[in-house]
Amino acid sequence: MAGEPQADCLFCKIVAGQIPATVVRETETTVAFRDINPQAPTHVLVIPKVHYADAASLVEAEPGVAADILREAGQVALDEKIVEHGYRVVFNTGSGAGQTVFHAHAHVLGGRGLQWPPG
Ligand code: IU
Repeated sequence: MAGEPQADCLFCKIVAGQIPATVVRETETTVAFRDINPQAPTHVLVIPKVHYADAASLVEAEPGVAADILREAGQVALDEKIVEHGYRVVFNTGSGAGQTVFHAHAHVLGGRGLQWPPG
């Protein structure tokens, strides 16, 4: 059923506590944890506890939870003190854009200069 945990989803396993992650924030609807392969001094992923393959599917089905992700991304930036110098919130969507885990997630990146356009 839409939104239900998927047995083969790594991020559902992190939500369930079955795979370790360095969790920095948690709410009723979201978990934020450090990326295992950080691309910047701060690289935190914010994920919904419900399972949707990408951000577009999430916002279509549960717009309130999608808003929670964005609010938490902002809170991570405050906690990590990366607001002043700027930070980026990225939803890779589709394998052609670099999405490798098909459970919606926001990357929060900061703590160094960030180039535009991204690679
Ligand atoms: P992507 O946008 O789907 O490529 O992002 C997936 C991210 O999940 C990627 O940056 C991985 O390093 C990260 N990650 C993680 O932090 N912990 C894990 O157990 C796994 C992937 I699998």
